[in-house]
Amino acid sequence: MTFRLKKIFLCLFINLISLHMGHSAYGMEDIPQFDSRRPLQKALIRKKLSHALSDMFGREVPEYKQFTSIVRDSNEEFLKQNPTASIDCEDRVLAEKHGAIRVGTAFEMTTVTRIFAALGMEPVEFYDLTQLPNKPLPMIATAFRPTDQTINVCAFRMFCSMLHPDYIPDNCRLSVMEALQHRQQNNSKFSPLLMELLHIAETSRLKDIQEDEFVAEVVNAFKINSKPINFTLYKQLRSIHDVFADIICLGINLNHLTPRAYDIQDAANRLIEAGVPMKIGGIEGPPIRQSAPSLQLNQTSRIAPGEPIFVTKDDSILLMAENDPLAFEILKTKAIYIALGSGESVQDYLTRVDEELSVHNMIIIQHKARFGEIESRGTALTPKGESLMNTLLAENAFETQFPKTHEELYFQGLAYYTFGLTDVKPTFTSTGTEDSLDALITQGIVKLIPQTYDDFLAASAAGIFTSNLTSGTQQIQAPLQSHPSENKPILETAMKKRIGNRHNFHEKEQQESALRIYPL
Ligand code: OOG
Ligand code: NI
Repeated sequence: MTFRLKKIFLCLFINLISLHMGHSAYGMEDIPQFDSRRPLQKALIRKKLSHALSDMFGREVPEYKQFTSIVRDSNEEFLKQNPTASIDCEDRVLAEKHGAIRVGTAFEMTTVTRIFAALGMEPVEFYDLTQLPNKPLPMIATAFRPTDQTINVCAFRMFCSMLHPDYIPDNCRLSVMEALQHRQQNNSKFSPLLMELLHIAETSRLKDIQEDEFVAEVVNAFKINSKPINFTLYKQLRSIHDVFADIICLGINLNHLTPRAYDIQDAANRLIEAGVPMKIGGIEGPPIRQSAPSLQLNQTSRIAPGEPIFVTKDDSILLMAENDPLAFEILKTKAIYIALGSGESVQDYLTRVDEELSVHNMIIIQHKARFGEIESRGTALTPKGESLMNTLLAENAFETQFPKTHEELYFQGLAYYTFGLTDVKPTFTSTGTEDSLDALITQGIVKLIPQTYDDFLAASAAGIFTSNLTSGTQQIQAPLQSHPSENKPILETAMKKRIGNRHNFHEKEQQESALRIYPL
């Protein structure tokens, strides 16, 4: 396909869907950027959603409860031994979670952006998963999170990736477009009630009872699809890459809900001891150094065990599931289960299922979807800190040469801090510039409070993503005319919103805190 044609397809893909919703595509300027109204109300709805998603995930993914209780044990043990070592207050860390969803279309991206805005969560940082050496994925991503002080009320955040439209394989582009369009018109996960409540949240204010309805509708939108899947398209897509089959055939689902651990190595060891199969290759993120502040983000995950999903090649079953759910429920009980054999290639597995579908009209197969993940969060680095870390990592000198104290990190401008007063009283002997903020820190009158890294890391995300694919899944090829510099604008256009830069939030917090302690 020529480049021009491809661009036309891309625009069609981005615009088509919003046209179908009865409004034309509009520019980013028309949308309020960071909606800062009623931050506390939003934080409280966010907290309700975080609890409701935990309940849903606990019911649907049995291992999730075991997972969170092991992390809780590890955290309690840590707090007993290190009562003052935490970077954030205990209540925040113990309750903190992040989830992840994958969306297939611009319309879905716009809608989740609006939903998260109603919960006081704004997109921060762009993660280009198409641009990673060794593990390119057909996804571009951001994460929605609180960007104000209400992060201490509820720090819930959501990693959200969108299928990059250019990466849809040419040989199935039309069937993919058709499937996505059908999903939007007849099978949207965003119910009419959800859209109505969203509109109220945006234009006026949700009443108490509406808040609960809104939360319930969002939870429903993020549940895994229990409807049957058209195996012909599924097979074609999964033969190319698991991610295509997941996004296009299953649609949006919360694929993990990650608790925060104080000591990720300890939490991971406990999970391994309990027999949970953790991802190969260890913990993602900067190396964890003993007796030094933890930095940015460390994450590891449990390998996706494989989700039972219903597949069929019989159109009447697909229709029945939409029009006569009761009859479909009865049919479901008769479906046989075919598991992926150990060491079996995806291709052989799909062929085996295909053959069985000439005998059985519906089969349950294993699909890689939901998994478990843990993370620990450390001090946020400045651009200078990030670049020094990357240089030292490349030279294999990080562990020895990267500064190991908060004072060094602060004075060298490598990490972000806020400031607080200690019990040490000034002696009033100093004059002029000697009582500058830096001098007060050196004298122990002002203490450094590290700012937490509240975002994600593209390489870690790709590592977690990849570990959950079926082994032997093919590598993604970049489309011939790919323009990586356009990837962020493609996501922003889909969201109808600009993505924030984490450094701006950290710098503002540091400056404001400095002015409170040491007004100019
Ligand atoms: C998201 C994987 C990335 C993280 O925390 O960076 C991730 C996905 O698999 O959809 O979970
Ligand atoms: Ni995650």
